[in-house]
Amino acid sequence: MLSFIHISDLHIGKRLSGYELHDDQEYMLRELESIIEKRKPDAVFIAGDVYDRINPAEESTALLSGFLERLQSGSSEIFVIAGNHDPGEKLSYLSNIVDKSGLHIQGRFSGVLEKRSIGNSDIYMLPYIRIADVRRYFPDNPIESLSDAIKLVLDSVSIDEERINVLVAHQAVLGAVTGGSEDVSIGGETPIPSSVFSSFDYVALGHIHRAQPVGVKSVRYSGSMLKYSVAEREGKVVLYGKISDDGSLDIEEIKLKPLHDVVIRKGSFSEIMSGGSTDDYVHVILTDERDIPDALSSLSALFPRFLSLEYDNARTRSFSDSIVIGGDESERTPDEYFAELFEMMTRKKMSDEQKAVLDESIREIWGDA
Ligand SMILES: [Mn+2]
Repeated sequence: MLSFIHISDLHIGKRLSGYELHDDQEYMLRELESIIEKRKPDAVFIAGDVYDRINPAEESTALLSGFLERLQSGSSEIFVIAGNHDPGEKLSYLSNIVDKSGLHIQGRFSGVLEKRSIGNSDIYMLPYIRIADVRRYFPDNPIESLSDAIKLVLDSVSIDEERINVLVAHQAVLGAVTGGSEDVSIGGETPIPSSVFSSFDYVALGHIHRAQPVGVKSVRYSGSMLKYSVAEREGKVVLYGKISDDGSLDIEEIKLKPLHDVVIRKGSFSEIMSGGSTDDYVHVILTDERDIPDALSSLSALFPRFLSLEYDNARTRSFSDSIVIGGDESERTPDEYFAELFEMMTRKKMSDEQKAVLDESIREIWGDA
């Protein structure tokens, strides 16, 4: 038997409309720790995108190392792979040394599908790969698609069917429904079919931010630990699973409660303003037919975590679904318009120096006229 907790897409260091999510992320990592401490799984799978950026800030690396350190002091073995957002090589720094302590980190694909064993289970770790990452190690094999590349990597190991086999990976799998905040490039590398994973009893996936099985029950995304855009409507979960010796899988979704949720408030300006405040991150959809001139400042004052404003009225419906910044755009000069966007994204007013750079750029692009 193998019991496990499966999480992915922590995106430590990510911001939401200019807000630092440090407190929200720290809170959620503590939640995850207490779930893991309570369940005491044999293994914890962290399926990529632990960081949000290739160059994580010091406070992000501190957040992750604190989390891993506390996990590692428990009884579970920890498996971490890099996602497309992670600094693969830096993530594996010293991994050979910490590996002995039960923290297994695979930052970059090195031509070999790494395996670690717990009892009668084999855990394979495949960090995020592109076709080119595989071609360089298998120059003599024709690789036409990402699916070919992954098949080749998986076929390069001899899987013992008598044992429990798990793969931890970070890829886009055909048929998955996106959550709304992931960077799954459209027209880039085509998603791989879940059939390539048929040798495994469980595939712990990262990359797609919405929790779901893909194709079969045993190929799953755990989803991100927080909602990372207003487009994400689904609540977040962590997966707790048990694989019995005959390979049968039992899986449970444990609901996560964030410090602050990401919510949408929709209605007329007066309805929203009289509806009271919330600590949650708020995206507002105003249904007024006329734009409210100072809606942004009123809403920012009402909601301490105001994210963005959109109008849903006859005018916006006749255009598109794009988010409108507010105010009558035709009456604004480009620098006023930009200053408003800047303030909304950064929660700060532009400095004189920044204004000068903007002026210069506008003149350079459009000329003095
Ligand atoms: Mn991600």
